[in-house]
Amino acid sequence: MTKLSTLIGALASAVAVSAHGHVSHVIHKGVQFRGYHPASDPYSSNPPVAVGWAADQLDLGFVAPDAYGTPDMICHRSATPAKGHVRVAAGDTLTLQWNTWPESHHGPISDWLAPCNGPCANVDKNSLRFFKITGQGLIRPGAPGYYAADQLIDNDFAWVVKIPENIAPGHYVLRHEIIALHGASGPNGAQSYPQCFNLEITGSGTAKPAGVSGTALYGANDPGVLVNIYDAGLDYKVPGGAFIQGGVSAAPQNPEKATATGTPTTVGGSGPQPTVNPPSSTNPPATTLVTKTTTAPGTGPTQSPWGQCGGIGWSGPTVCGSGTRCVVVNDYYHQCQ
Ligand SMILES: [Cu+2]
Repeated sequence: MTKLSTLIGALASAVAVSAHGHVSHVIHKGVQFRGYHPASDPYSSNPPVAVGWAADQLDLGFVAPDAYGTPDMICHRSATPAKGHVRVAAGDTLTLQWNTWPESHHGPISDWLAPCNGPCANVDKNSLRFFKITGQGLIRPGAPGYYAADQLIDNDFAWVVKIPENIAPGHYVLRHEIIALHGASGPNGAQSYPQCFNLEITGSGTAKPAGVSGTALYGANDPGVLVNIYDAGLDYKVPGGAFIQGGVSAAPQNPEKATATGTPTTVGGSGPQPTVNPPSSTNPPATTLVTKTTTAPGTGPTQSPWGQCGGIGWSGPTVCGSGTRCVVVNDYYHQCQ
């Protein structure tokens, strides 16, 4: 067995650490709306309507700097619009609930909006022009320092976004992105993880900020992209320029927990408010589900500490019990720790 365990150890360390996470739900006023689940939805013949854009992201991978000028940078690889959207008021906050995020992947979190000029469900992503509403980078210096992505981990993988109060009402794509910088000291070493969501923003704002194409948000050699985060004296600059007037570097990070599951409003956008299914006695309240590190309601059995909870090809339990959480060891092995 020594040979076998040596082999497994070698495999584990040889695999590039590129398994990460995704936004499993968007939570608004206690109601959670389903994101796109990139490692499972492609296998479903009829996945639920989501508010998150679909992407070719089975490996939970990233967009590398040499692809920043391609359409893959807009909303992740080969992305297509979500069919559903969340209706929010300008000034509201949204909680973006990731399923997990690796501790080594320090970096900034930015959020952008782009108007669709009509419902976003069939929008041409190349026509979108994004303006930045939040951009949070280094929070405390160090080697490496404490970044927005570290704060997300400390908040059970949640990130709070505030929709600026001054934004004109309409349909928008929200582009949410973590850039992982653990390998960014060399060319093409940063890792961008964009994800998009469809929103309908209501209110009486009038701001229509100018934006840029998703293929021109920032450059591969920008100081916040090609950067050594293990330099304790680093004055980190979040890529992509300043956020708009009315934006903030980051909203107060007080994530919401969901108490109900909503059905996303679909194409057309003029219909009723999203349907809300309150928790029933036959289903555990969603609150307990979203505090766990893994995905969907009814995920089934719980893995014990130090057991496997995910990875490519894994079909066993993905929920960690006994106060542990699912940590990405590598693409093929996630462990309850
Ligand atoms: Cu990685």
